[in-house]
Amino acid sequence: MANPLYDTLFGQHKGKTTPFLELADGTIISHNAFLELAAQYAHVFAQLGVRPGDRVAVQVAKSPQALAVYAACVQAGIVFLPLNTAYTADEVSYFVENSGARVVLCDERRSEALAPVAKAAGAVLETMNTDGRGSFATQAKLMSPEFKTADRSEDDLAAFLYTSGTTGRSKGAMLTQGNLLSNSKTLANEWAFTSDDVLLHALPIFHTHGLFVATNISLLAGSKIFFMPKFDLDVIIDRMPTATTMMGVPTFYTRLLEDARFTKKLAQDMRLFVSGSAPLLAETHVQFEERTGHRILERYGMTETNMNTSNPYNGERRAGTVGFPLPGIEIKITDSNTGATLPQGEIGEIEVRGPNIFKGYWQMPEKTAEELREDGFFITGDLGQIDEDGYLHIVGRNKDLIISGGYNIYPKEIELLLDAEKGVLESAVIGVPHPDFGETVVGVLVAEGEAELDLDAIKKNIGTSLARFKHPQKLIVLPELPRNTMGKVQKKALREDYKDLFAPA
Ligand code: MLC
Ligand code: AMP
Repeated sequence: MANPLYDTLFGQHKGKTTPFLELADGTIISHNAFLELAAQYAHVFAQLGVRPGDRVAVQVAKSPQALAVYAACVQAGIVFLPLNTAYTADEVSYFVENSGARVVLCDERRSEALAPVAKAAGAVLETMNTDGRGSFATQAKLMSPEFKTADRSEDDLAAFLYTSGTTGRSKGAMLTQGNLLSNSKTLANEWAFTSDDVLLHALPIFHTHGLFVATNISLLAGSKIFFMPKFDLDVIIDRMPTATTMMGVPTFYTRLLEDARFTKKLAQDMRLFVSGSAPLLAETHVQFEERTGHRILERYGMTETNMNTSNPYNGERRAGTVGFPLPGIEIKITDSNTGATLPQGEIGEIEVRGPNIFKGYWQMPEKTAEELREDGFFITGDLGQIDEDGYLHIVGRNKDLIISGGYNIYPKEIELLLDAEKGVLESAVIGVPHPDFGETVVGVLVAEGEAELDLDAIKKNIGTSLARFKHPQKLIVLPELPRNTMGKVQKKALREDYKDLFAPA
């Protein structure tokens, strides 16, 4: 028996003292030391009664220990459920209850806020800090560094990643071992990762990009990761001459371009810059090449699907496109109403099929059926067009979604909170262009009758239950919302009206 994901990504490094993670203070954690830590964590989970197939919700700061919790879950056959550290207790509460998590693992500073959440859901609360303190880490120190890997198959679940929906309720995307494994093998091969690579890792590890794409590929190829707690321009600039690759959201690249220290010379030993999670402006692609001689490789993915398409490693990386379907993955462009495949060149819904596609939304068969066709095609909600050379262009979204600095924000979730505020008749939340984050959140409100809206109070109230990155950067009051003849709010008109709100002066 075996555990394909563990054996392939982690187990292959057993006993090896090769460097896996390098930290800013010079600490190097070898592959084997990392595996031993993960094994100790797996023991703690077992002692807590967590069994293969159970879920563990993890809201901890990015650290080698946090990554080892992921490895521990894979080894013990536990479903790993990472959560954005910016989520409030209200937000976490939904994920814990919905997933039926057995354990909630958080930073000690969060334990007071999350203890009632765990209790209400019947979960055990454990703590783990980046400095090595906390109940979980303390128990782990007493454990054996050897753990008998749980038997799993490629069809077994490895992780739940929650992704919000247009109704405002988040859905747990069930990802199998096979989903993750097939994608990491494909990407490591397509992007030519080897054990000579050093990856600048500044992405969070609670999302697909930083967790699966960046980490899994590096593990598979045996590459070293320069592991940063978060995006820090100074550290990236300092470390770039010692690295070979970087993965980031477009904000990483626009911030680099704004810094005069980022020169051709600084990037001369890099072999690959990957961008994704949000649209990279063609202009950024061009400026980047002019500055460094490198063409950013843009790819397209989703929580539910891992990576779907990529510009070529060898071959033309075309600005403003997300490249070709990855090997083994099919893409088609369909009519949003009928589902019929459209002729090449027409704009329609992007659908995708392959071994990367998730198993469905946890305990939401209707939602799953709406988006995942019986023949295996997943309806992405993105609008695209395939050009005459086969490159996919993402031209818009068929879903009401804002992507700010690579984080997805669903307007409905914020509208529900705004609508519940005193004096608010209705609201529309839109994304408008932002020079740093690509898009940012703006709330448009209509008051009830003659009510005077206290915008500061409203901002404060909704802020207590919403992660900060979702907070509207501006609230605007209008006498009424623009609607079409069917009565539907015209967000497009609002986006047009406020498109220059954050334009650089
Ligand atoms: C931080 N803030 C944001 C924000 N990130 N606001 C809007 N959008 C964001 N993305 C706010 C904070 O709440 C805080 O507000 C202020 O900005 C400063 O916080 P910070 O932590 O210092 O910000 P910074 O480090 O500069 O973070 C920006 C960032 C980060 C772009 C580096 O957001 C980031 O790493 N994004 C990557 C997201 C990602 O990994 N996405 C992949 C999803 S997977 P205040 O008010 O407190 O000052 C996926 C699939 C795929 O989409 O295809 O990959
Ligand atoms: P998430 O739900 O966080 O996984 O976000 C997935 C969404 O991010 C996709 O459906 C796209 O809308 C968007 N996305 C990811 N990569 C790109 C890209 N390269 N260009 C444009 N949009 C992207």
